[in-house]
Formats: sequence, C-alpha cells, structure tokens
Amino acid sequence: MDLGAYEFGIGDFDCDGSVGPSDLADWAGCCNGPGKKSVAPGCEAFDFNADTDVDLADFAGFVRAFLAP
Ligand SMILES: [Ca+2]
Ligand SMILES: [Ca+2]
Repeated sequence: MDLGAYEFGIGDFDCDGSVGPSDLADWAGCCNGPGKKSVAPGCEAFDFNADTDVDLADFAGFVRAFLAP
C-alpha cells in the first residue's frame, strides 16, 4: 500500500524515518497559516490535524513528534 507522504509517519517531511531537525528546516516552506484550503504538494506530512492547512496547531503536533522517541 502506498501511503505517499505518510510512508514514514506524519511530520517526517524528508522521509528519512524520523522527525528531526532536517524536517524542521522544511517547516517554514510549508507553513501557510490557519484557514487555508490546501496544503502545498509534499507538505501533507506537516498537516498534523488534517484540516488542509499548515499552521501553529500543526506545529504543536510536529513538536510532539519531534520530542517523541
Ligand atoms: Ca525526517
Ligand atoms: Ca493543519
């Protein structure tokens, strides 16, 4: 089954198997603020709450994934 951007888990933008500093570096390019109706291609990995935007609510999820083992 092809899970696309979620192959290695949400938040793992570069698909290296973990959520780490390299993923954080890509965050700014994906963050588009609340209330947007689409997520830029490839940025689905950062839409933690699946509400079709990448905002600070998603960043909270990213930090949780970042800090989790
Ligand atoms: Ca990664
Ligand atoms: Ca979101």
